[in-house]
Amino acid sequence: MTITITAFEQSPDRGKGLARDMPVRWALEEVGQPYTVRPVSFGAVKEATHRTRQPFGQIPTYEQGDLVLFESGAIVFHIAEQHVGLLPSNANARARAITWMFAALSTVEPPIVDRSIATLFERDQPWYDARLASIEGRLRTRLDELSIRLGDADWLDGSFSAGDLLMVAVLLRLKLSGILDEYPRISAYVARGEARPAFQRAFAAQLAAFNESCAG
Ligand code: GTB
Repeated sequence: MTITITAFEQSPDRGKGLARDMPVRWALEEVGQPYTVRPVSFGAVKEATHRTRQPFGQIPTYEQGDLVLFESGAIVFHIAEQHVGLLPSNANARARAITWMFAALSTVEPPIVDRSIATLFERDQPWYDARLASIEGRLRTRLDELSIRLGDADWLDGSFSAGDLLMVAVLLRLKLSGILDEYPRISAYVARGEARPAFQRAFAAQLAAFNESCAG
C-alpha cells in the first residue's frame, strides 16, 4: 500500500531540511520504503480537509490505506515498528531506543523550539535579550548533559536507531545558530547522522521539492 506524507509545497526553511517532514522522509529512507508526497500550502493546512488528518493544521501527516497519522515522532515510531532497521529486536534495547525518541522530543527539543520562536518572532520585545539568555542557559544545560552521555560513542545506545534519528533531527535546528560549535562531540554526532545515505536521499528529495516549487 502506498505511503503518502504531507509537506509544505514551499518549505519556509527554503530546503534546509529543518521542517518536520524531514525526519519522516529520513525514517522511510532508512527502512527502504517508497513514499509519495502531497504538497500543501500554508493556507491548505488550516482547511477542514487537512485538519481531518492533522487537527492542529500542521505538516507532516502520514497515510497508508485506512491509517492516517500525525505528529512526526509518532509517525517515525510507526515506521520503526513496521519495518526492520530503526529499532533493535532485543526488548530492552528497543525500550531504550524508544526512550531516546521521547528524550529528543520532550527533553532536548523544547529549549530549541523556544529559541527559534524567540529569534524569529520576539526580537522586537523589550525583554528579548533576557528571554534569549534564559532559553540559551536551559539549552546549554541540556547540551552539556547530552554531550556527557554521548561521550565518544557514535550513537546514543549501540547501533543507530530511531532515537538517534529524532535526536539528530532536533539538533539540526541549531546548526545555523553556531551553538553546536561549542559541543564537538554533538557536532560530530550530528555530522554522522547527516552523512547517512538515507539522510542524504531524504535531504535531496525535500530540497528538490523546494527548488521545483520556486521554478513552478
Ligand atoms: N509536533 C508536531 C510534529 O512533530 O509533527 C509539530 C509539527 C509542526 O510544527 N509543523 C510545522 C507546521 O506545520 C512545520 S515544521 N507549522 C504550521 C503551523 O503550525 O501553522 C516546523 C518548522 C517550520 C519552519 C522551520 N524553519 O523554517 O526552519 C523549521 C521547522
